[in-house]
Amino acid sequence: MKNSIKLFGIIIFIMLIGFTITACDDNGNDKITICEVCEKEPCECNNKTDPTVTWPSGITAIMGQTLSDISLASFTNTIPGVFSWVTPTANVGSNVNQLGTRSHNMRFTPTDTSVYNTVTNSVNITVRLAEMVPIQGGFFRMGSPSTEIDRFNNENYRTANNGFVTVNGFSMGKYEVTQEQYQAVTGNNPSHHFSNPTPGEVQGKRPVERVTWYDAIEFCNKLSVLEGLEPVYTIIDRTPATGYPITNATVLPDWSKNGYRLPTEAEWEYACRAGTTTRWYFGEHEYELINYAWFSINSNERTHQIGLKQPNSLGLYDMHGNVWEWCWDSYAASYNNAGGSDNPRGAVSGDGFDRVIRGGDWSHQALFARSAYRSHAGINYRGGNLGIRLARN
Ligand SMILES: [Ca+2]
Repeated sequence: MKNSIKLFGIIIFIMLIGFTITACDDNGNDKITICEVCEKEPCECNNKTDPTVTWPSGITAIMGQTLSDISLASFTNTIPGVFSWVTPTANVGSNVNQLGTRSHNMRFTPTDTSVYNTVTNSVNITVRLAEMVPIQGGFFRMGSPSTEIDRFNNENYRTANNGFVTVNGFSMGKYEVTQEQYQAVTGNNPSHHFSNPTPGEVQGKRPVERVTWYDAIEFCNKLSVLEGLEPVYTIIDRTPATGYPITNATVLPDWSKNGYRLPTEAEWEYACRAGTTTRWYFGEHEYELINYAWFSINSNERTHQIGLKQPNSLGLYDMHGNVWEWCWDSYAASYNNAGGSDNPRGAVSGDGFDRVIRGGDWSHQALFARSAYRSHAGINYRGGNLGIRLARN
């Protein structure tokens, strides 16, 4: 009898060793690890480790996008799994205060959830106002050949370097600056076309206009500050001291800064041409321009929502038509007087001289929207057909 009790006790002992009980304490932590004898699945809280995760960095978003618009597919981790936003429906950057770098919670879900825990962490997203298109540096012939139809003499090639001009890499606004973007940065919308959009178009996405060159310059600086970039311009003696339009100032550029600026005339034409030598970036035929631009023939005498026409091969929209675009350069009637052949930045002149404007607009005919066409406007001029396109180093 005693022996059978002893044997029973030994059997129970062996069973206890063989079948340890998995359980969790009140905090969800392991009490007992997985049974080494039976090797059965652990319970949910049991025996998992946090995976080592390299969290994504360098994530950018455009104001108005949602988190779910930002693809995380390109980010991988040593331990297989997927990244996702913790709050995928929350807006990123729905107002100006959200420009710049902000943090959001991200989740990493390991593929093997029986071994690894799902973990969260906060990561940085840089929210930008506008989409910018990287433009590779290179050289091109600036201006038009003497054989081009409807050309003007101020488009004559430079005498130096057979007319070729070097442009360093930079980035260019994918679209003209819109009214809602300008308002978000300055609190002001000076546009003439401020209401009655064409049915189906979004009023806030029409280009801003009626901005002086100085207004455009200050807009660039304000945006740089909001996004945590270095302002390119030092603006002295702003007149008036506050409010718009700005009618006078001394503007000193620092081309080494990483903030927003106006494109130079050379950058503008280089980006517009995108390697083409034809009258427009799509070719020579005027009848095709209606597919690429809003101009006198199809605009119905108004601006239109940006991005509705076909872009050039770099993905830049409305380079032809819609609104003229301010360039940095002081205007000179000959390229020979416009800053050399290496990253030219316009004629050397004091403040107050006309600035170059490019691309044509809703009110002018096709020939004024040609890639090489050069116009200029008084530095204080404000027109319902003249707006802004951003550039950055
Ligand atoms: Ca334009």
